[in-house]
Amino acid sequence: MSRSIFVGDREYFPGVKSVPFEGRESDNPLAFKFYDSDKVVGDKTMEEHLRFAVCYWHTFCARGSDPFGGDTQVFAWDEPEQPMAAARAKMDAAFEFFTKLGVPYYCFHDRDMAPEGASVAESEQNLATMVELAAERQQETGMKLLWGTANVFSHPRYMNGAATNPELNVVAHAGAQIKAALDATVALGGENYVFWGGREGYVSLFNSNTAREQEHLARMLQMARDYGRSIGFSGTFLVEPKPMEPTKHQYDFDAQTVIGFLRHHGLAGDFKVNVEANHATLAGHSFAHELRMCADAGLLGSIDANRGDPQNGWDTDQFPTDLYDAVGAMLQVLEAGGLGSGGLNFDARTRRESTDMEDIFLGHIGGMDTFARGLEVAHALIEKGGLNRSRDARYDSFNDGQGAQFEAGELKLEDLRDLAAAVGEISPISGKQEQVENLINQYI
Ligand code: XLS
Ligand code: NI
Ligand code: NI
Repeated sequence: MSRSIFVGDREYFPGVKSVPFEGRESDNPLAFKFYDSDKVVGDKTMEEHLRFAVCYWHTFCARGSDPFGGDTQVFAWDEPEQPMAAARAKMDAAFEFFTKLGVPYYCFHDRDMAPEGASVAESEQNLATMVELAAERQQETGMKLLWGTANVFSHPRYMNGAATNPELNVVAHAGAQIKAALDATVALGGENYVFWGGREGYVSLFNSNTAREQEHLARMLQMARDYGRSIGFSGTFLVEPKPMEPTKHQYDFDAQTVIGFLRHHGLAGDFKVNVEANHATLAGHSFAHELRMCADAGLLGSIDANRGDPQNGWDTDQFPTDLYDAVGAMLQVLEAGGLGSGGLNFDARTRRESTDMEDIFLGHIGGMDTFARGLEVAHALIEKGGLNRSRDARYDSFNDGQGAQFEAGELKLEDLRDLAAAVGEISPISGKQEQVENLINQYI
């Protein structure tokens, strides 16, 4: 892959030239300790397994603000006063960052990349102009687009939802944005297109027709699928579950809710699920649980890699640093046969108190190292540790005889009764949970 040091006229991160792999003994904070892109793990390189992406929104558009205070982070690309000039500067900074970090992919919302105009047509034009520049930058740097999406939740018009808004005119605005974002994704060779529900949920049951709203959501996804396919989008559509925030209850609550919804509406052939770690924990699940539910359904699409804070009940979108969690996640990914057209997108931002430019690199380096180690440990657990073999052995009684007949639907309830009567009381077989937990720590 060809890499350029920086693009455009100005260097935004002069303190970092590139991020080398230096290994575990290195004391250079701006080097990878575990992520060695060309290192082969099993049948693929780390780069091919992990398919890392940087997100445009947190990394270049969030400036440290929280509900209690304004921006703390000052970025040179925000200096131009004219919005399109600032968008160009931001794009130069973004491609400089991507290439110096050494990730193959990035992700964006329409409004991250191009400012909203005074009319639908002007917004479309702004985005098309920035997409042309992004296409050039991709050409120069070898960067690829993992996914595009539309921000149909920030503008005040979407306060009551986008596709699920009770007013047709707002639904129409959402449709216009999704159409333009699909055009942009196709123009940039995007491998996936994401729908995160934003305000698609309800705040009060007393004023919401939830049945109608959910039908409208399905209708929008069907229209987007049909339009995307008509303009040559051959990638995967993804829905990203989240249980709450910004609405009280979001329709795409968790993976199993989304899987049921996609199947019910005939969308499962074109759509898969984008699992975000922090959304999993907000739903009361673990990250690995959500990945497993998708893998079981054949609908594991992609990952938003981040984490929440165990003491804070909201979507803190921190960089993932928990190795145990990364091992649990990579076990699911490896068992599912990999991420396919998906990837590991860092939907994460540096903390409000992290105000040095290099902190953005440090966050990503930590996340990449965490998943690189998670990959190696998970691979070793499966190959050498026999983790899945001991799990599968628990189900041996279903491999032949009446167990196989049970799975094939060839037994009746009366047959189970007769079997129980014939075998008499049984002595339960140990689940060996402590043994497998010890095995995981042994490989970490
Ligand atoms: C917000 C979501 C968002 C999506 C893209 O909670 O995670 O960042 O990934 O719209
Ligand atoms: Ni996300
Ligand atoms: Ni999130």
